[in-house]
Amino acid sequence: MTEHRPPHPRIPAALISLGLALIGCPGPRQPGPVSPTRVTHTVVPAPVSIRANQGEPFRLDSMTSIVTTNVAEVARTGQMLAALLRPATGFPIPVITDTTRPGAIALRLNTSATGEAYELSVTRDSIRISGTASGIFRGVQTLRQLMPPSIESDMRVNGPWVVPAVTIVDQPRFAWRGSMLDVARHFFTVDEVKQFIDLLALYKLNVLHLHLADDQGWRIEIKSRPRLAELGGVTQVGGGPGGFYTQAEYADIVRYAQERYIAIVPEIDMPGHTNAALVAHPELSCSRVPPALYTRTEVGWSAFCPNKEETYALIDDVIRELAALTPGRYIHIGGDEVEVLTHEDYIKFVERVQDIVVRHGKEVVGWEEIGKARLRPTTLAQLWKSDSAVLALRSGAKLIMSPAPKAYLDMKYTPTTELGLTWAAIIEVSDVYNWDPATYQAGVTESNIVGVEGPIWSETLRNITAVQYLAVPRLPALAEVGWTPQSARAWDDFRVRIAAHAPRWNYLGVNYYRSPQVPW
Ligand code: IFG
Repeated sequence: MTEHRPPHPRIPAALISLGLALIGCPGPRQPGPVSPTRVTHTVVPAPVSIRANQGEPFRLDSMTSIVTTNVAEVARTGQMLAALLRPATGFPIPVITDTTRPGAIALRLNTSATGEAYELSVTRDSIRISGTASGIFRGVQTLRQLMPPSIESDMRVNGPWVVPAVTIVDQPRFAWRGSMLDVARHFFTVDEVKQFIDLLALYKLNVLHLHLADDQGWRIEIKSRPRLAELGGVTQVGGGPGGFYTQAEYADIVRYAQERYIAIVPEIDMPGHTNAALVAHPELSCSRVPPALYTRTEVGWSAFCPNKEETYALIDDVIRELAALTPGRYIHIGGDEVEVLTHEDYIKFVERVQDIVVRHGKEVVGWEEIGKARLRPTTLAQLWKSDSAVLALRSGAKLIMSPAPKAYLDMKYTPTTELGLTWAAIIEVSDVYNWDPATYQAGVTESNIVGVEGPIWSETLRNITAVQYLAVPRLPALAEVGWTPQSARAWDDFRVRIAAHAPRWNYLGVNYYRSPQVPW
């Protein structure tokens, strides 16, 4: 931090600032409270604090380099930043570890920083991003958004490439800030999932929950149970060819997400939503009628038989292999919409599967219905319809807030939106923005909440372009709910900032909804 220096008594402060700026020092900041001039910016999510620095902005040029520490993951973030800056500017932007070069964008670990905290400081002569390794990556997204949208172009664009002279100190409100992509109702290719991960990274989200199995499709190869993907992955809603990820493809998705400090949380929905698995393994069904491939969208009618040992043998195989493929801490076991089991059988099933997940070294996430069972205090319950999440608190479990009327991004924007559903609500952008997770649910306070997540169910979405249409701009809105302090958030401010992102999405090829609520 540069020290506060009172202005010189006899020489006008402006002359001092100019002189200091000429020799490359940020001028003396006005003593006392933060400068009265609010810094107008378009960063989403809004940083905790942003202050104007005295002096000129930073201009990228052919001499600009990126200086990183010799910590491999910080150097990788430096390379990713260079790859972002080179195409549009045409500058070489070398990535080096020499700290003496002028005009440098410096990324450096701050060993006293925690979580995803970072500080970004811009003066005429340098840009400094310091923080934890993940914080530095988040700070790079802020830097990216401080630059003109045309920085996202893959082709040379005229500059000037100016970064305003500001100091930002930032960190997230909640630790879990995510989205869920339902790859079971409709299958999405590895490349489409990577495009979705790019969107999450731009808005500092850090969890991608993949809904890998449901009635219409099983989407992940399990080597000890090859029939699951081979027979369960052949179709999708509407009867299309479906598909599944080989374990190598899943590992590629995990790596791509990890480089962006995004955790993959795989979900095998059970005991309900299991028709595709039962087509592959009819012996796990309680009914004598052999399950058949299903391509419509009713819910609640399928279930693993909870009274057969072979059910838990298969689940053990699945969880063992999935845990080995997933470096993240959590495996999601679903648990939603079970209408064909008794309350007792459901509880017994959830508690037994929770033990299987823990035995394979992972912690459990489940839809809020699992709150009816005895949960480990490290288990997370995902609130979506608010009828049993509070039960989970009895076990000391914490909540992921995904209230359908606010966070279900598969809902229509308006009654005439072609894509999406309406059962929970019609959800415009301001509806996703205007709520406080800490006061949304009676009996639930900030200390019960790990964060927020915006599920995108794909009954009506057959490709990533359709997903983007429902996700943007509502997912950036949810990202701000998860990141920015409640007191620093205001819809009238957000709507102006997000309007400036449309050119960025155009350069990125991201489809979006031009909401009439936003002054594009
Ligand atoms: N509810 C179902 C999903 C999906 C959704 C569509 C949950 C937890 C409705 N379960 O949401 O499978 O069909 O909005």
